Formats: sequence, structure tokens, C-alpha cells
Amino acid sequence: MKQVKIISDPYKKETSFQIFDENQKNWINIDKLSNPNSKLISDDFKSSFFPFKIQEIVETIIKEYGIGDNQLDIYFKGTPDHFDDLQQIIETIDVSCKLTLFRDDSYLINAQDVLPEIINIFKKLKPIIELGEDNKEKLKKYIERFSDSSADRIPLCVIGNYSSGKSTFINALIGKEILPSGDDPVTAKVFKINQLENDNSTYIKFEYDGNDVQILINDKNFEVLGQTSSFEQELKEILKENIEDGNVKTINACIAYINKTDYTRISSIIEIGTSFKGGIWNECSSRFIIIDTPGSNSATNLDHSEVLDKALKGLTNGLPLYVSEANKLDSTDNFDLYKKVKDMPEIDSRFTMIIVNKADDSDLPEEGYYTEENEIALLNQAIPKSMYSIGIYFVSSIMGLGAKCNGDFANKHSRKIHRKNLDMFSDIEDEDYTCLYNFNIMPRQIKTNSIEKCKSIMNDLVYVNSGLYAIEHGIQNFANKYSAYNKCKQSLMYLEKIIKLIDSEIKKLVSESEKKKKELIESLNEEKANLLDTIEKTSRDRKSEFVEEGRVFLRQYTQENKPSISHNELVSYEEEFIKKQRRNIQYSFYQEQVKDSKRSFVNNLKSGFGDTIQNLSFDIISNAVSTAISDGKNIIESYYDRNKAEKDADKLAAKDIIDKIDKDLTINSDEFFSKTNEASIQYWDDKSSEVRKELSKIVLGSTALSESKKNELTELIMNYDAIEYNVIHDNILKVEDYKFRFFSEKLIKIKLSIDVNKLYDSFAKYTNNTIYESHSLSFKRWMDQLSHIITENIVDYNPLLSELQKAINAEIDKIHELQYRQEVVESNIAYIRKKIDWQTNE
Ligand SMILES: Nc1nc2c(ncn2[C@@H]2O[C@H](COP(=O)(O)OP(=O)(O)OP(=O)(O)O)[C@@H](O)[C@H]2O)c(=O)[nH]1
Ligand SMILES: [Mg+2]
Repeated sequence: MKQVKIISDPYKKETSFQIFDENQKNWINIDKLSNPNSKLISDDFKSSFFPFKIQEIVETIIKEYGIGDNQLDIYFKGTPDHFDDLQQIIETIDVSCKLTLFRDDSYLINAQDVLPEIINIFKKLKPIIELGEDNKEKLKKYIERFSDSSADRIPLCVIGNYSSGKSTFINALIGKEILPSGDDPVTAKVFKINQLENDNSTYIKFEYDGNDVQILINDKNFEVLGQTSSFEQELKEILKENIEDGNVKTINACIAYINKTDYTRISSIIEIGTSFKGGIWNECSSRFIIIDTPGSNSATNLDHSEVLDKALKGLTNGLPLYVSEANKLDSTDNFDLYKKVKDMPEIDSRFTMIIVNKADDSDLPEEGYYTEENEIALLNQAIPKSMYSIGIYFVSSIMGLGAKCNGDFANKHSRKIHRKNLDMFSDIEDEDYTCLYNFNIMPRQIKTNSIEKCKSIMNDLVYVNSGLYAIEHGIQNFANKYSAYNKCKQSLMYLEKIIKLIDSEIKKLVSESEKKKKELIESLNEEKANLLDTIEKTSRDRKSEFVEEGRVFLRQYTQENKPSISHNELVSYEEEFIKKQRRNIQYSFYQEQVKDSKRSFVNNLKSGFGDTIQNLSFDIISNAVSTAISDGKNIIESYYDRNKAEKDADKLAAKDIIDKIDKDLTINSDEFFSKTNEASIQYWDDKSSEVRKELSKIVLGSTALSESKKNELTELIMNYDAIEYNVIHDNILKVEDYKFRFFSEKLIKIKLSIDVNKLYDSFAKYTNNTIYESHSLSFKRWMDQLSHIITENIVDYNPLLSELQKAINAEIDKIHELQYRQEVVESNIAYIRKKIDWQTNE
């Protein structure tokens, strides 16, 4: 028997393999050392997105390890989604050995399940973190990236050979014929099309001679903002001429004009904002930016990649779409550009979509799909060979666009093609009926799902058969599922950036207050300066000392006092509730019935046969036996009824136990929380009186102050307000949320008491952290305020110095506030890290 483990971590973008060593009884990595000839260690498997490689991976494992009729066990360690994909593949492929699939004990959570939590964290951080002017904008951007999903945009980067139909394809995606197309090279600039919510309005933004030009088009109105040069005048003329033909045609004409204008005077990026019509766009969790590049050859590639780089700035999670014609899949013209795009950090090339456009006009296999043999030949052509990942999609952009705009084209050429093909794409009876999506080449389980989806769309055959829907569905999957892995990782990056911002703000404040402090100390006499120093040092030292000690104190307290449930308690609950439920359903009645039926069986048997065995006649025997048979039936029935009653009672009792535990949990946790809170307050109150005494002593012993001043100060210290406690953390993580999360995920298990105690443990930890963080912060604030008041009183005879002292104190307060925010962000980072790391059932 062989056991192979697949370990797939889509967050880290890594797939690796292990084999079980029977002798050593442990898993060993399949790597260059242990198995240098294995195909499993190829980069292709290691770094691609697992669902796209499953079939090849499984086939390789079978080839290398599933020899003969040996048993082969495959363990999977990864996300549940990917396990399902793997299972689906294994069910469909031809397995030559006895293969069984197992889940490993550790697993990862699907990204689309983690992401909502992350978005919540960002939403909660939004109101609590505020930074100074320097960092405000950056912080806003980082936080908004996640808390406002409308700010989240996925770039779709369309590249490919010139005249392959990139612009037409994009028009089809957005359902509007706004980009001009034609047989000669048409697109001269990089177009960035920003998806808008608003249906009617469109904007076009670019620079002319370095000046901003903005065109706003809304229904039959337009406006050109910018300087009024002859260029803009002419543009207005074009708009005027076309506006009667409708929005889309106006935009098309306007862009065609810009395209024809002197290349050097227009900025390299032209931005268009418009809504996307038809298709799947409303079902996506993100919005999109589509980037149209000019068809390129090697000479212009370099320029284009630079412009593209610029166009992608600030975006992430980009999906590359490579557009080609069927007969040009072997061309290497655009490899340089593709390589550049592949290396851009904004792009995830593991999800490259190869789009074979103009499929209405290509020689595709007679069979209506690619046979295995044809598929291999196709995959061996230059473009698929180097780019194939998520799939090759066949499409007729013109038919797709026609479906969305009801055949109303601005471009005459397109209109003709659409009309010519209409029957083939919509009439099932037509002898050339065409379903382009059937030709798509994709990982098997993805193709099965995709075809199923396509077949379910019955109301728009032209749209589905054009192949456009399959592509859009692929984009939708990427946006809703796959890209979530990257987003989870990115959230950490953004939180770390936020930490850095807070850090830099703290540093700035620290250095400002240090400067002021120096100034203050220099202008005081030596004795006073010393006293000030001692007060500050004492307050600083006590803060760090007590805060450490307090941590230990509360940890110990919660450990010793946390609620728990014992096995015996559970057993007694069980007894109690079973008893109660049996009473409720009158279980004793069923028990009696069993007894009765047994009794009457015995009695009837006795009386049936009479006293003497000697004179048994046939009649006696026959009567007695038939009575016995019917009595026997009664017994069986009564047993059956009793068992059913027992089961019903057990079920109800089980529910009661869970309810009871849930109630206990609430009561015990509440009680524990408030007791811990009291104990903690007691601790900090004690510490605060220790500090009062110590500070008074310092003041009394000082030579810098007059007797009356000393008395005044000690009075102030001893009567100073008590610590104000508040549970600040509450808005970050609600106790109820916490309880519920554990409760729903973990409780329904066999080892109930263990689970409940685990729940209590986590709750105890949570209580400890929340209260400790909140109270230690309250203490720190109190300590700061007290020492501020003392120091202000020491220097108060000089209004100028006193102002300075106040400014210093305000800065110190700000620093502490920021440090607290930083802690909150850090604890959230730790939380997310844990969520996207390996989980175990233990
Ligand atoms: N038959 C057919 N022709 C198409 C299809 N899509 C585009 N074309 C034609 O192909 C030609 C080029 O289309 P464009 O959209 O301008 O191609 P492009 O890749 O943007 O070209 P450049 O911008 O010049 O690089 C035009 O004549 C289109 O009508 C299609 O699906 N079917
Ligand atoms: Mg174009």
C-alpha cells in the first residue's frame, strides 16, 4: 500500500507532496532529495493554482505511486472547496489502481468564508483610527480598500495580437460598442474602462498637450471640460453630430476621433467610465476595470508594457486575458509583452484566460468539441504552451455583443457578420448550429460545471452560444472565489502598512515632545528639574511594572476561577432530561404495554394448553398456537413502540441538554466576566493607592518646593479622582459573537464535555485579554493624568513654562492613544493570520 499526501496552500500559493514511510511511520516530503525524478516536484505543480492542475497531479501520482493493483491512499490537506474539486476529478478519471481519498486532519478555511470577517475587521477599525494630516489619505485608502467593497476593483488586462478583436471583445463584455474596431490597427492608446453604477452617464478623461480634458455624456447631453482649444472645439462638433444617434454611438465616434488625433499630443492612457450592460456583472462581489491595449508587435511591446504598468497602478488581483485568433495560437509575436505582464505585481498570471476570438469564422473541429487528440495538439501550440492555466475560451465577440445590443451596431462590418451568423447561433434545427463554449479547454471539473451553467441559460441562446457567457462566468468565479485568497493575504499587507503609519506618527510625536521636554528642563532650576524627572520616572516605572504584574495576576485569576463542566454534571443532566422527557411522552405506558403483552402471552399459553399435557387434541394445539402467534405479534409491536418512544425521548433530551448547556454558558460566562472584572478593578485600585503613597513621599521629601506647596500637592495626589474603567474593546469583539462562533462550530460532537470546557477556556482567555487590556490602559491613562497634574503644579509659577508643560502632556496622551490603536491593529493581524493558517480538528 502507498500513501501520498497533497498539501495545497492557496494563500501561500504553494502545492507540495508527501509520502508515508512505512518503516519510520511518518510522512516525508517528496522533494529533490527524496525523489529527484518525480514530476511532482516540478515548478509547474508547485506554484500554480491547485484546482487547475488537479487532473495532471492525480494522474502523475497514480503513474508514479499507484503501480499494479496496489492500494493507493491519497490524503488531501487544503481547503474544503479544493477537496471537493479533487473528489470530483477522482470520480471521473480512469483509475488503474485501488484508490481512496482521505481528508487530512489539518485544513484551511475557504477564502470566501474568511474574507467577510476581514472586511468586518476593517469596518470596525475605520472609526477608531484617526491619523494626522500627513497620513490621513493613505490610511483612508488602506481601510477603504476592504471596508468599502465598491472601492475594490479587479483589473481585467486584455492583451494580444493586433486585429485579433480585443476591442470588439471588450465591447462585448461591457455590452456597449464604445471602442472602435477595424481591420487595420485601430487602438493606439491604452484604454482604461472603469465600471460605473450609474446607467446613463459616461465620462472620458485624458490629457491633451498635458492639459486635462474631460468629456461627460449623459443621455442626449454632453459637456467638454478643459481648455477650449481647437481640438476641443472639433471634439464638440463630433459630439453634436452624433448625439442624436444615442449615447453609445456618440462615445464610439468621440473615441475614434481621439484615436485619430496626433499621437504625441494625447496622453498614453485614456480613461472611460461607464456602466456594463448585460451578462454577469451584477452577480459579482467586485467591480472591474477593463484595460484595452493596442495590438502589439515586438517593436512596440516595451512602450506598451510601461504604459500598462502605469494604468495598473494602485490595482491588484489583475486577471490577464490574452486574445488571439485560432490560426495564430502558434505565434510568438506578443510573448515579450505577456512576459512583462506576467511579472507585474498587480497581475496574477496563474489565472490567465486565453481567448480565441472570431471563432464564428474559424476552422473548428467537426465534432463540435476538441477530441483528446486535437486538444493535445492545440495545447502544444506556442501560446497555450506557455500561458495555459485557467483555460482556453472560444468566442465570437461580434455574436456576443450582438446578443447584448440586439444587433444594433455602429460598425457596419460587425452588423453584417452578426446577421450572417444569427441562425447558426440561435436555431437548434440549423444544420450548422454552433455552441462555441463546447470547444473550451479547461480543467475537467471546471469544464463540467461551466457547461452545466451554460446549458441552464435558455433564454438567450446567442449570448451563451457565442461563448461570451462562459468567459464571463469564469471571470465571476475568479472575482467571487479565487481572488479571495489573494485578498486575504493583501489585507495583512494593508494592516501592516497601517501599523507603519501609526508608527511613524508615534515617532514624530515622541521626537516633538522630547524636544519640548528638553526646553522645559533647561529653563527650570536644577532642583525642580530633578523633581520633575523623578516624578516622571516613577510614573513610567510603575506603569510598566504594574502592567506586567497585572498581566500575570489576571491570567492566574482567570485560570483558577474559570467556569467548567465536569463529566458527572453532564451525566446528571442526561439522567434528569431523559427522565423528564420519558415522563412527558408517557414512556411508562409503553413499558407497561411490553409487560402486559408478555404477561398475556404466558397466561394464554398456560390456559390454552390446560393443566394436563396428556389429552392435547389437535384443536387445543391449533387454538393455543394461533393465540400464541398473535400474542407474539403484540409483543413485537409493543417492543417496537417502546423503542421508538425511547428514541424520541432521547432526541428531545439531547436537545434539552444542549439548551441547558447554552443557558449555563451564558449564565456562567456572564458571572465569570463580572467577577473577573471586579477582581481586576480591585487589583488596579490597590496599585493606584500604592502609587499615590509613593508620589506623595517623593513630593514631601523634595527640597525644590515650599512647605505649603508640598502640602497642597500631597493633598491633590491623595484626593485625585479614582481610575475610570471602561471596556473599550467591546466594540472590537462582542462577547456574544465570540460565544456563538464557538458554539455553532464546535458543540455538536461526541466529546461534549471536552468541547464545552474548550469553549470555557477560550472564553476565559478572551475575558482575560479584554479586561486586562482595557483596565491596564485605564491605569496607564490615570497614571499619566496624575503625573501631568503634578508636573503642571510644579512648574506653574511661570505661565510660559506651564503652557509648554501642558503641550508636552497633550502629546504624551496622544502617543498613548496611538499605542493603544496599534495594539488593536496588531491583535487583528494575529487573528487574521490564524484564520488563514492550518486549522486542526483537535
Ligand atoms: N468574424 C469576426 N470578426 C471579428 C470578431 N471580433 C472582431 N472581429 C473583426 O476583427 C477586426 C479587428 O477587431 P478589433 O476589435 O479592432 O481588434 P483589436 O485587437 O482591438 O485591434 P487593434 O486595436 O488594432 O489591435 C475587425 O474588423 C472586427 O470586425 C468576431 O468575433 N468575429
Ligand atoms: Mg483595439
